[in-house]
Amino acid sequence: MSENQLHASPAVTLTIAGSEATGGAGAQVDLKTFQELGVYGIAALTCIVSFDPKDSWQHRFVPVDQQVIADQLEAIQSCYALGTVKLGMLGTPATIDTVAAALKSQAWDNVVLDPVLICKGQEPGAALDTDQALKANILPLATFVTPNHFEAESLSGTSIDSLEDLKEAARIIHRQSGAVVLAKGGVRIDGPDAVDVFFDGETLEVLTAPKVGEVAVSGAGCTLAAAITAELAKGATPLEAARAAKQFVTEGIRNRVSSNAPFDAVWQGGGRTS
Ligand code: PXL
Repeated sequence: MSENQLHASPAVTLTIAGSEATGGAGAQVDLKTFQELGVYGIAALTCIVSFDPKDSWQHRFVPVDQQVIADQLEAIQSCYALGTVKLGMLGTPATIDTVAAALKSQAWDNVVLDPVLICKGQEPGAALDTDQALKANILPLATFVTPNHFEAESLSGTSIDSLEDLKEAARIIHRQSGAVVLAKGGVRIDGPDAVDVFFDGETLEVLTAPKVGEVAVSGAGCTLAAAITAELAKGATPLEAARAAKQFVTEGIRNRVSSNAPFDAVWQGGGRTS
């Protein structure tokens, strides 16, 4: 620490994610969450998503050139000794290979994978390839994985209609990956609460919060995974990180931002007391 520095340095925390231009998902959400939780956020962009208001707000998806992704990661990894990374939308098998190579070039304390499998507007064929590449090349590198309802069904190969199903899916995904799992039921499991299942191989804990409406909010998954990442970077245990993140995203949903798009966005500052 230099002499005139009054504060301890924040943990430098990387997200490798896509841009979603309206700020409701992706790297923008990750950086806002990191800042709110007191870690120094940096981002490598994998793709640019622009909703199309002329076509039911479908996603227009453009991958970033592979060399440009590799260049960003080279700059970042040369600049900082990183311990914690979050992976958001990667989007193509080629990007998955580029990112996997960069991840394997160093040791990590925490690799948090939000397994964003498909994005509306991507070709289903391309999405299937991406799903398979993610499972084969990225999931084995993850220390913590946060599938939503759909992703948990896809990763576990089960169908999830109840809390018991979600618990079983979390166990299966842990067995497959060795990672700590937070399987998110969100608004998709019937009942008054938004339930998520934490499983680390020993402890199974159901995290609940009263549902805020019955409609999913944009960016809730990104915010939750980013908050877990920030808490882990600050030294929390996985269970502490999951509990804190659930509270953080619940406050963000309660204080959400509405727009002309058909879905509200999480406000990452929703838990501020002043
Ligand atoms: O919420 C998943 C997600 C992640 N990353 C980007 C996105 C989306 C959904 O829109 O656009 C860049």
